[in-house]
Amino acid sequence: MVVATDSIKNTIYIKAKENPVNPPELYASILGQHFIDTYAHINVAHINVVVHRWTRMTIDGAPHPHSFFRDGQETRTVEAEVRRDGGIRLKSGIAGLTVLKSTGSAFHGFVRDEFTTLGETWDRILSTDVDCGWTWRTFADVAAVRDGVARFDDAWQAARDITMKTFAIDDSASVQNTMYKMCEQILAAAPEVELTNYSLPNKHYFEIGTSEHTPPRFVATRELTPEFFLDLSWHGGLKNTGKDAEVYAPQSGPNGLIKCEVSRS
Ligand code: AZA
Repeated sequence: MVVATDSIKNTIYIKAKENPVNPPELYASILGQHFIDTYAHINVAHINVVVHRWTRMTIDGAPHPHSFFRDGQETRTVEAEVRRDGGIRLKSGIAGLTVLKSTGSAFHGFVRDEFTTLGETWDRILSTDVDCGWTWRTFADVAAVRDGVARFDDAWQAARDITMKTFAIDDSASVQNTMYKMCEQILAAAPEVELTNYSLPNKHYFEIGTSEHTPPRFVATRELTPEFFLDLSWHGGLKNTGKDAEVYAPQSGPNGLIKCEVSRS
């Protein structure tokens, strides 16, 4: 009963040769349907497609005919579930889009209790690796995926634009609030999408040293060594805290991984 991974690998190649691979949602559906049609004992096919960025080089002001570069680690992703009894479920997404804003982000007024050590901040660096997804209503079959196939590139472009624009212009009250705004806009832009989700690690960058403007964060999880509280003033009175902060240090984990899922109903 076992379909060898060798056969599966070759099927992936041959179906890529025989069919369009763009948009990846259509290719994933065709591939999944093939396994259901070919093997009577297989009821569900799960397909994952990852598209990497290859951007055409501009050389002497003109697009080069055959040279490309890896334009960041961001990927476009598709998860397809093709069921013998229940049509095609597609989840599209973006992963590994690293972003940072140097101001326009705050986090204060959150619940404070006996478990809280975090200081409030009205102005911080905000950085994350965007992982977001949008899940489509179920498609009856491959023909339904193919019909209006432009929806997939349109939704990917809209999700990417919404993510970047909202990240840039939102005066962020929290990661949670900003990601919720992104989800709502994706649902509005893509009527056939039922559910959107984000998963955002909080990648902290802190001033080197502390002052009353920047209370120590996570003190309970750090050793309170003199070095930890050392700013750069020991070196000829260098000022690098508060309004003078210019040199920041990326913080290693553990940092928050903040997730949300927003559905239409
Ligand atoms: N949300 C934020 O935006 N920033 C944070 C959090 C949080 O839940 N926790 N620490 N820093």
